Amino acid sequence: MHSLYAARRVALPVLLGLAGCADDPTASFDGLPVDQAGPPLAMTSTDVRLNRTVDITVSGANANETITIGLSVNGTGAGDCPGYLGGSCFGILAPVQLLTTVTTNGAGSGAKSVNVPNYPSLNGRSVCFQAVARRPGPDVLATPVCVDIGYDTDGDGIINSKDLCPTGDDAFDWDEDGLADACDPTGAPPQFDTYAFPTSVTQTTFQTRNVLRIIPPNPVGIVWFFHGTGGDAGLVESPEGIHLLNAFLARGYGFVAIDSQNRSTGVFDATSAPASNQDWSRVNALRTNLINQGLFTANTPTFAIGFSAGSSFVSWLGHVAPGAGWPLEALAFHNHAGRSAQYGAAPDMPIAFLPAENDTTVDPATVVQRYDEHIHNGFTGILLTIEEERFAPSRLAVSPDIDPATSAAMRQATIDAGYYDAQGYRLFPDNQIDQAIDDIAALPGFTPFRPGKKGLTAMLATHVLHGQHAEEEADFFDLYR
Ligand SMILES: [Ca+2]
Ligand SMILES: [Ca+2]
Ligand SMILES: [Ca+2]
Repeated sequence: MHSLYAARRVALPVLLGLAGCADDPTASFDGLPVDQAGPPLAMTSTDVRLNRTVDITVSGANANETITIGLSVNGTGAGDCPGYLGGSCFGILAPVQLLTTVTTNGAGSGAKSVNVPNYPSLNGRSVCFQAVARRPGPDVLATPVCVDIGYDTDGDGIINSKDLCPTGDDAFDWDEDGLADACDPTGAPPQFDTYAFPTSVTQTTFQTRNVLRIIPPNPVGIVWFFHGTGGDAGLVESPEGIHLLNAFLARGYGFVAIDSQNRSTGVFDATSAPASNQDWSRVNALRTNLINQGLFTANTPTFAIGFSAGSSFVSWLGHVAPGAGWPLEALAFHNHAGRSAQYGAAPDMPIAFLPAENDTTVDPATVVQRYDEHIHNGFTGILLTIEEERFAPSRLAVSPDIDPATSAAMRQATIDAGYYDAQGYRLFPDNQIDQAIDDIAALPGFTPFRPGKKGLTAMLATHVLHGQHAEEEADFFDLYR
């Protein structure tokens, strides 16, 4: 890296004189046609940030060409026409000094970030640059570029004199009102805290299957959770599941989650009649067992939430359980249309349908269609679409394994890799969401990747249990207890 400080002591003519030596590789271009057919040589420069960098780009050069960047602190105008320019003249005023050189790629473009020392006397001044392409015959010079010199205290690339928010990165402007988050008390991104799993949970087994439950004294209702294909009762321990659970616990509900009978597929049986359905037998017996323990009564209002294939069983349950004495009041289908092979259409009871807008496993349009049919048939329901969220800096901190600073660093890794912009909008198309989740999880800076991937998946509204509508879901159940 060349430094501006060093450059001020090295006169450009010295460099250009050296470049004209016999062993200069550019000498071999002598006699070749001059390439002037492409776009004109051009350059850009950021402002010069003292004690940081200045970033230069060049374009319109030949492939793999070394471009010299000259500088002047005396502005632009009709400059010197030294002999080494082969008849060309500078457009910046003498003395012209060397900043750096930039080597172009195969497309004739190049970029360089040049370290700039702390040079207080340059603060507030300006400087002009001009790119020079050494060519046989007259050298080719780009139009000069003049920029300002100053300090960039917050390191966001904007010098203090132009920085709208000198105490924070101006690229981070969550509400997009032009004022960076650090200077915008009303426009900061939402803050996410860990969704902590209640310590009062009881983990037990019933007829060899795992059960997780919390049942407060005199519960206002009992919510049964049924996992999807390949899942288990631990579904409720994911951050999103905890978020959902806590909404019910805060209102005085208890919950029960149990593993499915089939542990190889992890699918609850929604295809068999009650007499031969082992999931139903166990779940019904568990309920009786819990009533006999005095944890709730036979009249405690009961609800059921299914995720994905678990919703098929919840739908099945809605057809069967009321006839077996369950006061089953309302259901919720997450990421599923809520039909069972045994009974088909959803039962005649209040149902919350929760499609996720980017779900490629269960088409959200199908879920909406089932909701419409439910309403059309005269039944009660609510549609709570899970919507994609912007990537807030602390979004992944909902996991107990990720603190807010780590979440912000993981988010930055997705920005640096081009998956998200600083406002938290994704930069990949809809049809690449599932692939992008895998790719992001593999980024070196996206660590710890496993809980990070879960949070990312929830944020992108794909096929995963979501707590996004936890309060509305609890509000809905409250109507029927
Ligand atoms: Ca700044
Ligand atoms: Ca700033
Ligand atoms: Ca703002």
